[in-house]
Amino acid sequence: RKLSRPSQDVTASIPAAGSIPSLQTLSARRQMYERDFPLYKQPVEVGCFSLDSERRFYNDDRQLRYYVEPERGPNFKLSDGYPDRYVKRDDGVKERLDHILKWILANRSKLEMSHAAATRPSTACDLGVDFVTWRGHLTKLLTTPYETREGWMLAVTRLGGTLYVSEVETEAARRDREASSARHQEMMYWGYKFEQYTCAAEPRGRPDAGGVVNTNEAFCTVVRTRLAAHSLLFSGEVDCRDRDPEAPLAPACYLELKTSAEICTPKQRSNFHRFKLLKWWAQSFLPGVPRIVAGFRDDDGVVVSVETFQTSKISQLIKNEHNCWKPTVCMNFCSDFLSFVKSVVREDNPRVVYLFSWEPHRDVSYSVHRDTQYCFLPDWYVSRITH
Ligand code: 0WD
Ligand code: CA
Repeated sequence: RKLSRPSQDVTASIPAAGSIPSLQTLSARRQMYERDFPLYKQPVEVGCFSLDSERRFYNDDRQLRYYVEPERGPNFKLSDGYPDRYVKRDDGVKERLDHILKWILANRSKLEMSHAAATRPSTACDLGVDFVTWRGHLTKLLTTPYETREGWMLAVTRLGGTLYVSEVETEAARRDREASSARHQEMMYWGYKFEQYTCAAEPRGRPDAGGVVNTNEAFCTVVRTRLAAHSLLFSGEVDCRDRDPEAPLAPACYLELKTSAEICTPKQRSNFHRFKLLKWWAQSFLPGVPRIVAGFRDDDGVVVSVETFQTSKISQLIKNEHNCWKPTVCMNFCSDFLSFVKSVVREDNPRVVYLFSWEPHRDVSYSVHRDTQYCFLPDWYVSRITH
């Protein structure tokens, strides 16, 4: 059924050097995944880290910000400060899983302890998780059955029994990024400016709309959870938390901030439900972030309204849309993809990468690469984790 021989053109499109043709593929057709919702355990925060204005790693929450609810009829001009008060992260620098790996090394004893008690005796580099990845990579998997425009490539390496999953930028994505228009660049800034208007550095502080927007800065949560047969450890960037010290424990106190074009027509509303809410839901559902605050803006980047969405209510909200997305399809596809990865990635070797590729209207396929540019586990990690 789901596992089938690959079609010829998919296999042929994979880079040749040192690769072995794939033997199996996985379907991404939605109809295959319409079954009961799989087990998805409540995500538990096991730690966090911060990246400063120069992208330096800290094993703490120094970059965590606090949400300040906008006043009625806020006056947010999202283009303010562009481009003079903007420091943009260099997205040509590929960081792969490096920050997560630094976090793992710094918190290894804590991690090993948390699972050792409950499971089989552990060996030296046994983290007690099946998968390590970024939340953003899992979001892409969740939305795959509904994606019609952008494909993806995920590199997977097995080390000490754990499968590390790191995205590889596709040629199309690189072209889009490098050809990104001035208008698009400015619109990307709008999202970060909205964060600046709504977040304070201290629980009782005020937002500083006059400051510099620096996208090197980040606060990331690290969560542990389980999807069906797969234990997961992943990290995701979190915009801010509830400023009330009595708010529930992380991740329940976290908020995701978004900007989106204001909705003026039924067609725009339908598109918002069908496409944007799918991405928003998938991204926040994964780490258990319960609320999404959306700033709706006009074409000039002026915020016209602010609305809060409960992540758990989004799937209800969209049920009236014809042919709409279903959370169960997203989660079942992700679960089956992870099973597929487990069955394919057998060799435990940091120098071997299994590259999984998907393009819209195709099946997922893979190729194997030994000692190539796809290798992504750095020596500083491999040597410390295996000793
Ligand atoms: O190298 C890569 N392929 C990626 C690196 C892809 C995605 C993210 N990243 C980096 C980010 O810079 C950040 O440090 O990983 C960390 C975040 O990972 P994530 O939470 O797993 O990523 P995702 O859920 O896709 O994005 C969360 C937020 C975004 O919020 P919005 O509201 O736009 O979804 O991380 C930020 C952004 O604020 N973000 C980025 N910031 C700078 N450069 C980028 C990027 N390329 N991608 C996402
Ligand atoms: Ca955001």
